[in-house]
Amino acid sequence: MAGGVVFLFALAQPVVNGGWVRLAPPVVKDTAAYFTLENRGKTPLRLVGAETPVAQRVSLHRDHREVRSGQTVLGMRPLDHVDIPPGGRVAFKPGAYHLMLEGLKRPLKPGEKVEITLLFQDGTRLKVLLPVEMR
Ligand SMILES: [Cu+2]
Repeated sequence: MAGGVVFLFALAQPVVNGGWVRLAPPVVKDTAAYFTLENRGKTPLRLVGAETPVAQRVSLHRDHREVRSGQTVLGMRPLDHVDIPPGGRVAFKPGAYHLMLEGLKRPLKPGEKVEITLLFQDGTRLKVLLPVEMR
């Protein structure tokens, strides 16, 4: 391909597929984003955070469930990072990993595309546009 820009130094090759942001009721200030994150590179990839113009903060979370005195308790825990091995993929989906968009600055509309930038430890930034969906 002539005229293209070739980044020979780019080792990390993250790819996002099938992403969406959960539509939240207008009074709710937090929502979650889901997608599949694939590492097409030859080196391990470490997701360390994300940012979006529509929320104050974005955290990495993992859903978990535990049984306390016979009752199943659902919750989520913050994570410092999520690792994706070379050639591997990690599903961010309900019941597993998600991005928590905390402190929405305005209500999101169904069908609108939300810009989210994924931040990796090696300095790679990946900007994605994810549709807001009611699921
Ligand atoms: Cu969460």
